[in-house]
Amino acid sequence: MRLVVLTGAGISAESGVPTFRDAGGLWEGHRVEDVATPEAFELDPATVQRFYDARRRSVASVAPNPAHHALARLEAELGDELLVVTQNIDDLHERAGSRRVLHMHGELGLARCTACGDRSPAPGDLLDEPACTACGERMLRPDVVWFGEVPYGLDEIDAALAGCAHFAAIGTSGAVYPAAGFVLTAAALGARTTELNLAESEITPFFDETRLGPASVLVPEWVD
Ligand code: BJW
Repeated sequence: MRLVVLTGAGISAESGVPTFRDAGGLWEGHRVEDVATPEAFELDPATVQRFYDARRRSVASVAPNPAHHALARLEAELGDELLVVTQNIDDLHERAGSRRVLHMHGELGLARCTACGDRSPAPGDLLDEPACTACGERMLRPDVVWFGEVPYGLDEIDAALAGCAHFAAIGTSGAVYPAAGFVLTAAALGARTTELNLAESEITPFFDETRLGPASVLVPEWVD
């Protein structure tokens, strides 16, 4: 594997998807812990479902930006020598044309059954109480990874990091693990590391190189 690219909320910011921790970010009115934990869902599933239903509708109305398109061009060139690992639950990488995308924190477009775990396309709003097609259970949850849950694809990510020559992180604050630790894993195993971010992050000191600026400008410059 030549290149592993980790993306965070910053890559979708210029598409109009709010980030989590920047000023004006998603969690200003809502603390992340209020809506992104299994405990919050258990206590008040309707609020959590409403929150994700609103985000699903809002993401459907925005478009990929030049940063997503640049990564899709890179995949066209590198094929399976590139893996994009995204923490984002939007589908903007796919809508830009990327196919090798691993959604480690899940996807807004999928629902998961709270009884049998079956994953299926989210049938519009989860608050409308659709039933699980596999077992009939009426309580579906967004197929996203909350604090305290194990992210998706960690074995595949570990294998990719172990074999990659270059690791890059785009638009992530480095505040959430295990993703924040990928740079250290990759570096320890010999990869060159690059960070592209609007501002310095919690993990900036760990990268060989950091370029600061908006992703829509930096990523096409870096790729082309
Ligand atoms: C731009 C830009 C522009 C803006 N251009 N850039 C200590 C050590 C290790 C772990 C822990 C620990 N203490 C607690 C933990 C566990 C916990 C954790 O990390 N907590 C932290 C608060 C410390 N982690 C977990 O619980 C994870 N699971 C886990 O650890 O399982 C155990 C396990 C692991 C491994 C093996 C076996 C067992 C799960 C974490 C789940 C995170 N879930 C969320 C919600 C997902 C659903 C949803 O979207 O609602 O994921 S929280 C939220 O944060 C979301 C994001 O993916 C994630 C990261 O945020 P991101 O993308 O970095 O966004 P921001 O807003 O923080 O930053 C934006 C960045 O963009 C900034 O840097 C800007 O500068 C930049 N930017 N505009 C370029 N135009």
